[in-house]
Amino acid sequence: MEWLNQFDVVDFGYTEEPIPTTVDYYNEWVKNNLHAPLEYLAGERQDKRQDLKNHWSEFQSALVFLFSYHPSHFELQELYKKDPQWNGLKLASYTLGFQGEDYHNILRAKLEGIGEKLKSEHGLEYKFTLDTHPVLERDLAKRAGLGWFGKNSMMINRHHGSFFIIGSLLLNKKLDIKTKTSETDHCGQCTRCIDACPTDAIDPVTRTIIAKDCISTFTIEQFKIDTVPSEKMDLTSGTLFGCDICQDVCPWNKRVDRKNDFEKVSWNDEQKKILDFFVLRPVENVHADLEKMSGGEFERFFQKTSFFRSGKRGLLKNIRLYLKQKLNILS
Ligand code: B12
Ligand code: SF4
Ligand code: SF4
Repeated sequence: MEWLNQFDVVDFGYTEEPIPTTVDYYNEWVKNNLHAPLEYLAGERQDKRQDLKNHWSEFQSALVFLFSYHPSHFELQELYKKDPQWNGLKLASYTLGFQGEDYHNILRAKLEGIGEKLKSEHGLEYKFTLDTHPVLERDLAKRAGLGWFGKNSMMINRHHGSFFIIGSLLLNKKLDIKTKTSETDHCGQCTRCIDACPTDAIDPVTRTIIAKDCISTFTIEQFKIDTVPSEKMDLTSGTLFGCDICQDVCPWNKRVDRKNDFEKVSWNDEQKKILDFFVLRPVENVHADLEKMSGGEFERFFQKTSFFRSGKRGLLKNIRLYLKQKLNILS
């Protein structure tokens, strides 16, 4: 399937197994309330995640794709290191990947492009799954032989590290594709991600995330609250939107940096717009401009980007906590 290159896929795998191998870990995690406040991981959507056939009864097989944003992550780290204008704020690097656009839109189009090609060649039906669908995607990628679960709970691929998005096509036919052998755990004795997490959000025993303590939960998902729900929440590392810390320190990502065989990114206008707005001017100006933006202005400015989902209120909540904790201003 050489033609997959045109869809920016860095690796893919195939599986016919509908049931997640680690479904018990997931159920235990929810039972222990480690998913709170992410209620969409419990209840009816938890039931759907137990078996791909609960989500789509026609399921026969799945193709799982990795879409890397490592090049943007690398370039962003260089900016933090070298640009004298950098104001100390950090963004999850996926927001700069995919040409600065929301990956849900960009990758949906790619998955549908692949799906349509398969449909015409094999006369099959497909359903794409990408982040928001009730599917344990890391486990699906594991079943397709694409990597192992790191102690930071990321799916890690031996060649591409963990800075990638997983997108899949569920198919109603089996394909004549060789399955990869299951990848073994290559974390060994390393505990760098656990040690680096500023909020102790990684449970070292179960190797899962305590969702309420994770900066990513607070800065991306909790966009409708104004209070700080976890006493451990700490934004002093500058994490304004999402968090990459437990991946930044991972030797498997550093290895990809060192190998440096990926195509270099030069920022396009959308990416420059994000960087200029958030990270290349005084933080107080970012706050002031966000505050005075009308709903319509916010929409026009951020519509294509990942920041649109959390909205003005969510971003302001994050930046206020940062200013309060880091600079001790704004009460
Ligand atoms: C809810 C969610 C979150 C929550 C909770 C995260 C979590 N770890 O559960 C929050 C908001 C915190 C979050 C944050 C992020 N997320 Co998120 N998130 C999801 C979502 C929607 C569901 C994940 C889920 O079901 N969690 C429940 C837990 C229990 O399942 P799990 O993490 O998959 O863990 C499995 C294994 O680790 C295994 N397991 C658990 N314990 C143990 C122990 C042992 C010993 C073993 C062997 C196995 C094992 O069982 C679990 C069930 O299969 C998925 C998309 C999807 N539909 O799957 C994206 C997804 C996991 N997120 C993704 C990303 C990119 C992120 C962030 C990097 C974004 C950012 N920069 O801020 C961070 C990373 C935080 C982190 N270290 O996990 C990617 C991950 C890609 C990858 N390489 O793994 C996904 C797959 C989206 C996508 N389509 O690419 N996310
Ligand atoms: S994403 Fe950040 S807060 Fe969440 S577990 Fe990783 S290092 Fe900790
Ligand atoms: S930092 Fe170390 S322990 Fe954590 S995921 Fe990477 S290799 Fe595994």
